[in-house]
Amino acid sequence: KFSKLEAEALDPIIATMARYAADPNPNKMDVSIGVYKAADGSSFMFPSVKMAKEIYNKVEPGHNYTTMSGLPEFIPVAQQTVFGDKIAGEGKLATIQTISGTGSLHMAMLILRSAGYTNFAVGTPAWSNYIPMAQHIGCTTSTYKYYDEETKTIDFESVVCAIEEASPKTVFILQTCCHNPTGADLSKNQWKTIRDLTINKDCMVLFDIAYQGFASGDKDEDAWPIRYFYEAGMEFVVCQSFSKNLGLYGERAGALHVVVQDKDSLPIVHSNMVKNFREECSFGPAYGARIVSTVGSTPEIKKVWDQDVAGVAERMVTMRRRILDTLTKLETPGKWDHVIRQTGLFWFSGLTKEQTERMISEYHIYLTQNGRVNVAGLNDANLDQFCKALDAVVRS
Ligand code: PLP
Ligand code: TYF
Repeated sequence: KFSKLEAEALDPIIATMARYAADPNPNKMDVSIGVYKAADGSSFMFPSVKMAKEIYNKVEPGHNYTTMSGLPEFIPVAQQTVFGDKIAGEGKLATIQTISGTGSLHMAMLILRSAGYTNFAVGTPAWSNYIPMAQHIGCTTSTYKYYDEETKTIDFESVVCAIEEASPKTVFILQTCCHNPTGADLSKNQWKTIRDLTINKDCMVLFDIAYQGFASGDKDEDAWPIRYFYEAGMEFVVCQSFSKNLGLYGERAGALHVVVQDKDSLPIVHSNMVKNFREECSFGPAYGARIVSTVGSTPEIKKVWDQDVAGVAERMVTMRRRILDTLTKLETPGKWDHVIRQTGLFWFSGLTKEQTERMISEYHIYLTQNGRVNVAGLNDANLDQFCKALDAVVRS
């Protein structure tokens, strides 16, 4: 009965990780999947999360169901994190808890499809799951060039052209900060242009915010584009993840926010979001949401979280600077300053597919197939090894 099914390929990033796991070389290095690692290479528990867990362990919360829009005390914390206290208090946000950022994207696509928005425009290169996820629910997709390999910057002309020429009811999936995989973020002026172009157009903006705080070190600053669109009285959606900025990868804590300007419509939109979640997941999961809500609603822990995130951003800036300094010292052929121009965890190195394959097979350094390097995987102990390998593959 099941023998008609055909095998499906692994996600390319997961395939790279599997190769890494199978490599017996003791000096192998993982700079593939987007997970933050501490300066000593160990996996990192945010001090704020540790504090929240201590509270959690003292106050027995029980194991009852939450609600179908999630853990009630999680919702305002999720809203305040993205929108700030003022906007969160204005009553224009329909929010549900979701199965992290991916679950949020899925719920966003469902509610947008219900509202008639069935084409998803994705700038390339992009996070590998957007297109399959939209197609999975029967929506169409279109692509446009986001990043220019030559200049190693955003091809903003192409972004503008895609918006101007978009068919009605197109959804633009835009990453708010720390673009995955390119590390190239839109400037404030570019966001202004995008707002001007979309404000009176029959299209929709979906903000994907999976790394809030990792670009500037300040969560409020990184959420600026979202608040800026809100100020113009626009309706749009935000997909929020706490996987990265609280290090809660496995807990699957996230939220979907829909900005609804008409107060009468808001409960209707919310009821649709809850229905969608109910039919697929029923009740929201409790554990990660409890940690998030404890961090966000306990002032002294919230301050620690601010410092945690600032520390991550600072370490990424330092490592990027050191990569550039080391390559400069090695006189590695080519221009490498994009490493310090890009933000967040990812450096889109520009190594070709063949060079990337050599990094893996000859030097046991596992970057993703598109040449993306997780900067957080580099540290004092392996930075030189990484740069020397890169230098060698570029030279020959
Ligand atoms: N969006 C982007 C740009 C990502 O890089 C990721 C993955 O890390 C996600 C969304 C989804 O993340 P998660 O489902 O782990 O919260
Ligand atoms: O791009 C990354 O590394 C993260 C984690 O199918 C990830 O976004 C990787 C692959 C995938 C889902 C998430």
